[in-house]
Amino acid sequence: MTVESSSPSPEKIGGKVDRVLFGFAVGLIISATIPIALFPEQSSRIIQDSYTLLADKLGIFYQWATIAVVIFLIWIAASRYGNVRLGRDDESPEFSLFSWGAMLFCAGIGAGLMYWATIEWAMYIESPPYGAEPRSVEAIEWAASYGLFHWGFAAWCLYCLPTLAIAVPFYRNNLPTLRLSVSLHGLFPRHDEHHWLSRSVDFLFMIALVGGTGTSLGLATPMISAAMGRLIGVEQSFGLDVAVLFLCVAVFGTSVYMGLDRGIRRLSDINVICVLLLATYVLVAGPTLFILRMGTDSIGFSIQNMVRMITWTDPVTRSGFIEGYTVFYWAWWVAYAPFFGLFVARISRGRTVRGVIVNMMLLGSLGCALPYIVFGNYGLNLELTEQLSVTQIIKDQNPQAAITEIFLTLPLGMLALAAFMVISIIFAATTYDSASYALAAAATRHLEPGQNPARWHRVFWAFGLVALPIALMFIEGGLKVVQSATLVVSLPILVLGVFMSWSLVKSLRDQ
Ligand code: NM2
Repeated sequence: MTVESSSPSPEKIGGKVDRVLFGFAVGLIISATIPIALFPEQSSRIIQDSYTLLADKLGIFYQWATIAVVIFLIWIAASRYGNVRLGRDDESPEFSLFSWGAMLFCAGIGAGLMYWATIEWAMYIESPPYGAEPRSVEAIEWAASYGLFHWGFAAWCLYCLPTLAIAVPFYRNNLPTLRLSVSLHGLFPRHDEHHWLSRSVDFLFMIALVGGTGTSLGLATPMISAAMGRLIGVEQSFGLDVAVLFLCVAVFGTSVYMGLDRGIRRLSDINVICVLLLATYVLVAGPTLFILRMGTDSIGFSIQNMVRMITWTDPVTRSGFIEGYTVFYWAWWVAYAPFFGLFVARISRGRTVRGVIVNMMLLGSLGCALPYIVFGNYGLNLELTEQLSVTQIIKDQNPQAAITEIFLTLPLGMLALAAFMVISIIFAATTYDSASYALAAAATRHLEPGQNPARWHRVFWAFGLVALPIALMFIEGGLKVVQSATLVVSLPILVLGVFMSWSLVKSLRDQ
């Protein structure tokens, strides 16, 4: 994903590094990773236990927050506030609906989608929700549909709230800077970007972003390295994982250093086309009718069961499904939401509040559904027809090995796997790019419109972001490490969300 499309020309570098914010953020990352490096086993145990505890005790708040945001946004879209235009009342949208949709999709989605779209069904089919019989028709339908819910309507509402909370005051009150603290303007209209409250919000923004991208990169790296290992005939190892990580940072670092900002943006556009091409190939070369049937079925199934899924707390069996998946997903979306909101606010000039809500829900959910339907159901078909036991590979090895094997079963499998790998590398590199830009901008004191943070500062953050994925690959149960990090960092944003909603209503009332 990338936000470069709206970042101004790389030549204009401005602002001074905000030492306090910078120090705090670096200190926090170091203090989180050093104990993991020194005491991997104990850290692994403590982290896994704390994830279980936190998700168990706090999970319900994430579920309530999601329900509340969905209702809140439907109300705003249906009310007269939906007519408020982001900009002057007579302004027309700056970007066409297509470009706007493509840009917001690239900003909000990354390699994580490729990982889960291909494999999420396999996590559910043997331990399905709602007490369904493992591998029964019901279990299969839940397995094929749950991913659409986790990346669907409700999830995009979590992204939409900060977008509007930032965009409404920014455009309607003509604010000079675009920072997360703008989302509280309705409550604190006189506080500027240097106020301690604004700086604290910026700090939360940085930490949430590190945690959110940590999960994406922590999932993408072993996936890319498994594919690469298979293509070049080398066993996957910690060394290969680290090499892949640095390859992704190098792709990004070189582009920033050579001032190829627009190059990486174009790369991300090309990536969307590559995903579409690969999906078309899998659809045509794979069991086309099964994919289309299962896809249609799961869209209907997930729409019909949306209320069931959004309110299911699993009170009786406490199977761990909610804590392991739904709560983790909500936390992941929440952690990314401020970053996404800041970017989409930038590109939404001239749109109405209603237009932003409705189009984001539709385009976002449909865009995420496509890889789920094609890649996911391709893998599901392999399992059901016993051509490849995906679930067994996950048990014997790991999910990334299963993803690799799924693509290798296609005609011209090596080529398909290579395409999948390149797509994932570009997704990871663009995540480094946009996240490090946002981190550097947040830790810079006052950027004039059109100015960029220093290049070394951006490259520095790209290396800062490497810490969490390394921790993931280094210790056992590493996925839980990044999941815990995401859960912890998203908590303050959840609280902030309450104030954002309040501030948004105040800003809308003032119009
Ligand atoms: N979200 C959308 O890796 C990714 O796809 C980044 C993940 C938050 C679940 C976004």
